[in-house]
Amino acid sequence: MNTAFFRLLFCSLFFAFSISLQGFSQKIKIEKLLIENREQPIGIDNAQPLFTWIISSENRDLRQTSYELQVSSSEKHFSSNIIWESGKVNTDQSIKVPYQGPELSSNQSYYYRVKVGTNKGNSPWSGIAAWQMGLLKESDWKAEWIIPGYEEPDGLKPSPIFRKEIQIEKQVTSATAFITAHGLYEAQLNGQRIGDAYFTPGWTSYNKRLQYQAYDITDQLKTGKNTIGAILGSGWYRGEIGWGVNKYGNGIALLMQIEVKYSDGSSQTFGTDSSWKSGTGAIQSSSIYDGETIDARKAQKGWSTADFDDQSWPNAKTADFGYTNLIATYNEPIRKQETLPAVKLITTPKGEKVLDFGQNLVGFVALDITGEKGSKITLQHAEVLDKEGNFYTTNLRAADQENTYILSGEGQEHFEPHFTWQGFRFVKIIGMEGEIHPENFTAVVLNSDMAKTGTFTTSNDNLNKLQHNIQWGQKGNFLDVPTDCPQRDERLGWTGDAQVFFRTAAYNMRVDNFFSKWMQDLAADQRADGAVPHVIPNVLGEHDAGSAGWADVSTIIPWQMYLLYGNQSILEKQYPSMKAWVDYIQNNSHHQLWNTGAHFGDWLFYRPDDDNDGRSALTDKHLIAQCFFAHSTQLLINTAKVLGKQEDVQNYTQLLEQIKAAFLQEFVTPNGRMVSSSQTAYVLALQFDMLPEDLRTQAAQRLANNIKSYDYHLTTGFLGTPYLCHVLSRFGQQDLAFTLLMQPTYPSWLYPISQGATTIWERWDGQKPDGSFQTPGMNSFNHYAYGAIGDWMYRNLAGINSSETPGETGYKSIIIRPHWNNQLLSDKVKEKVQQDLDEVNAQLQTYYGTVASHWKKENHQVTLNLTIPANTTAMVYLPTDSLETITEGGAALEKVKSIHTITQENGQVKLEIGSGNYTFIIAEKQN
Ligand code: RAM
Repeated sequence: MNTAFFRLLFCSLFFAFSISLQGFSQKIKIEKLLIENREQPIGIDNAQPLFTWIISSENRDLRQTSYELQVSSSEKHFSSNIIWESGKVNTDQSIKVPYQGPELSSNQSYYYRVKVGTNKGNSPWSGIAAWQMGLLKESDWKAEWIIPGYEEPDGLKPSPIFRKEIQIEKQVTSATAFITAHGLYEAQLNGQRIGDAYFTPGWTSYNKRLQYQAYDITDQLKTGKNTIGAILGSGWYRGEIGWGVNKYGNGIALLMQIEVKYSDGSSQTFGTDSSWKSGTGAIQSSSIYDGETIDARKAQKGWSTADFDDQSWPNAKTADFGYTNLIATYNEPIRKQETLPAVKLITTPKGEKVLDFGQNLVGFVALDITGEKGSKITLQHAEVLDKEGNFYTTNLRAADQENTYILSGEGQEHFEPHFTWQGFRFVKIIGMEGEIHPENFTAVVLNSDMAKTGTFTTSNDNLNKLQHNIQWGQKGNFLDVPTDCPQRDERLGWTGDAQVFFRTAAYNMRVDNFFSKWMQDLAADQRADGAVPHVIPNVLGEHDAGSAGWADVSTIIPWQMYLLYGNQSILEKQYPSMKAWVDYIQNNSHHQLWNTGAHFGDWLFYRPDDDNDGRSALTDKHLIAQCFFAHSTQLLINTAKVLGKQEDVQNYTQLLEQIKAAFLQEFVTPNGRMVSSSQTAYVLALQFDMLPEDLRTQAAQRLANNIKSYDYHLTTGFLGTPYLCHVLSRFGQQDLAFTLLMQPTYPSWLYPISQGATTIWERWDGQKPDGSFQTPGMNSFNHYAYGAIGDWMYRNLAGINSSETPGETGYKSIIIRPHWNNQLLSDKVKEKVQQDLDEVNAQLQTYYGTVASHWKKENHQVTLNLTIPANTTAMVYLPTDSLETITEGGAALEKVKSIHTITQENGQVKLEIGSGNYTFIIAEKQN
């Protein structure tokens, strides 16, 4: 055989191989199915649940052209039990597609699958996914509310336990437990915990909205005798919260209903009633702020097993609390996320024994121990050590944050609290005799179990630490509601904090359901006159409402949810609340000038101690209020446009003009100077377009000069901080924004890092360079608000943005706008920073799939790797004017088919591209 033959053979083999490779790699699949933004949820009460599917394909430039959905009542016999088929729907919509079939039934499971047509061919049917409906009608509730049958003591109360034995005679095909409580519950079945959620039923505006949870207990039930029951804790319902107790009522109660379906087609319901028994056990007291005491000597061993003798337990009493406020659980439950070992054991100068977990975290410490009966171990929790290295708890104010365990003396014992959590890095151990073994103490991290959607890393260690601190601040404060802090006697759903951090939060985790739920509590707690409370759920007074920048959460978050998640239903749901808030402001304004009410202002702005020449960055509170009046009105107009409410669009557009005119008249001199010359004043005026076009450039210049006058430092508080760098970037001061970010000295984002911070602090100088603390009355070391810079980092350094055009939001159209020209650090800062940024790598899981942007500067060129998910397109802005030096995958741009347009404008190259993975190389121009 000659070489020509071999060459031919080799070529044809290679060709065949590459065809089959291509055939394989070009497959179009449905990678993930979500319903109500969750995978296979149970206990849904939306009559028209929303379907989302993620398409995967290695094809570039893939767009969905049609879909087909099928819903069946059977998984096994899917095709013969179809209850609804969408038919072929010609559309590119692949997220939040509503179910439109016949009415769905309570407690019924449904199964569905999807296939799509695309411009590159069709996908096969997806796998089958399931969901289960909740109890949809009041009359579905057969169980009765029960309360303890014994007299509860005054003061500290042991946790009630309720139990009941039930008999299962037939073969079970499915069993679901629906459970809720006044207070917190932990349910058990046959000696095992039901589910792995913590602090259920979660925190809502209980009197109007009380969630129940649904659990699949099919595998836990057995034929014969079964024991079900639950332990209760006071929790938010009647425990101390928001500086008082019994905010919702002084009794706690349980409601539990088990629905069992048998293989013969019959079904049976078991529910709480007066035949249930009630008693108490090991949990002697529990409080969110103060902690829990567990006396293992008093444990009712085996209380949820059939062998337990409950003769001496009184029957529970029933209570008539009704079912009208019951709702299904929409957000992800709190779950254990990870565990951390103690990194060292310290003996402080005062002689205290303290464990350091190396990370300020939220959860609790689990203890494994053997010891004598009656030995009492107390664990106290603190975020920081003081200047001398002693355990510091003054900043916790009245919260004890301590768990006490009393040993039964029966061999190896394991302790962890049930109805409380602590915010801590350090744990002081009291009462432990003999040597302390750090390995017996494990920190357990708890938070709402949302998908982690974002990662952000760079070549700069300090920025990576900042991102780490932002994410840990989010973990620690996203426990069913977004709280200000997780440790002191507060832990409330402060609205201002939530709105400033929202966008950053949405990069790091999928907070769609978490905030949808919370926004409905906001609407429930909004006053009749439209005022929005300072905290949600509102456990403060009726008068604690209506502060600018706090109450505006009511317009800001729904709109941002629409931008980031394509969530239009939240706009529909929240519209009356949004409108009521804007109307409230208008009703409290004079000639459209909002100059009434009490406001927090630019909370915790820069204030030097010895302020003789007026360096404090004070901003007039009504100037701020007027800016938010305009902003909320603008967002209401945007929303009215999306929802097609033309009359509102017209009316509020007129109102907005008047608001801005009133602003100019009251707060801006004819030459464009503002009555407050702070950074926050200029930032808000520019961010919310309060100034006419011709005054904007000079306002941005004043802002820049102000920053320079503080030697390249920020001076903003809660309200100015989130927009500061965005405004600088928008007005061509990208490098100044970057300088602020890299600034290592106070006030700055990186200063706390130089002090060893592992979370975001409430104050820019929570701990001073000499180790002393800010005033203990308000000095949390885990407060996410200033972490709002995360949004700027993802959007401007990595450059990942969604289009804000209606119809293209939620990353349907992506905007990639990275920045790597950061060489203009002021010399002073440069000396301290000593490091430019060479690499940024970020990823975001969207409802369409992964968006990724990774750039690296090396050898006079920048490599930019992008991932754009199927069924989306992207506009890419490259910060370079040298179009001719750019290649993609080694080819000139115009040769790349999936690059649809190439334009050059304002010193940038702009590319419109289809889905797929790209590698751009941008070489520096040789001068
Ligand atoms: C503090 C809270 C919160 C802030 C309010 C005004 O007590 O911690 O961060 O929003 O005050």
